[in-house]
Amino acid sequence: MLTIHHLRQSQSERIVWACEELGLDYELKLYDRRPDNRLAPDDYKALHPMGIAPVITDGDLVLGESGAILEYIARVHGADRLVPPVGDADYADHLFWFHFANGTFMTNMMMQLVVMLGQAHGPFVDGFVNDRVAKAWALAERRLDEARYFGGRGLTLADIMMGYPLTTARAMRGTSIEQYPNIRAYLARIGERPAYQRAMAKAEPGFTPKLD
Ligand SMILES: N[C@@H](CCC(=O)N[C@@H](CS)C(=O)NCC(=O)O)C(=O)O
Repeated sequence: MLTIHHLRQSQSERIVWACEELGLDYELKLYDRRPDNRLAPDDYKALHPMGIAPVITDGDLVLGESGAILEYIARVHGADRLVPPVGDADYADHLFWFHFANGTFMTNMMMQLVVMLGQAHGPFVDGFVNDRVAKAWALAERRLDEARYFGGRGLTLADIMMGYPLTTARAMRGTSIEQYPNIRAYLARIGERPAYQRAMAKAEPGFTPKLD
């Protein structure tokens, strides 16, 4: 049974909307935000290692991240409805807006909120952001313990998306990966790929890729 775990007033409302558009049967579980800090309650945090909404469960599957969930539901349960096919005149626009919503629009709105709230509640906001980033690193480390690549058995576009935060974006912050052996081994493998070497030589001449 597909179950949507909806944190009230959060991005998980998208999943409920998509299921309604698709006419799917689903179970809806509602969770109230904590009254003290407006974050997700402990039983929501326990659903997924990131502890953020949305989360769905479907049999043994526990899936987070709005975009991943929407695509999963549309393709697995929705017979590809709500997704223009490759070759459709709207395909590229669909891709742009689908990824822009969270990749850029929400990210920048979130940064704006963090700056606003940071002025009034500095330590709380620092803790909130640092906790999310630490959980993301831990999740990546755990993923590379169970699979050779982020997408599974072979390199996919998921690895190409994850590559930048793990390498060049990290170089700008000087974040150490000393405590993440799986990420270190993974980046060593990525660094041996001729295509990655060619890409970095062409894209970043004179820059040593941040692989350790
Ligand atoms: N990019 C993530 C963002 C998830 C996210 O930030 N969710 C917020 C609600 S809109 C949340 O769970 N906040 C409560 C908390 O951090 O405890 C997604 O789309 O799934």
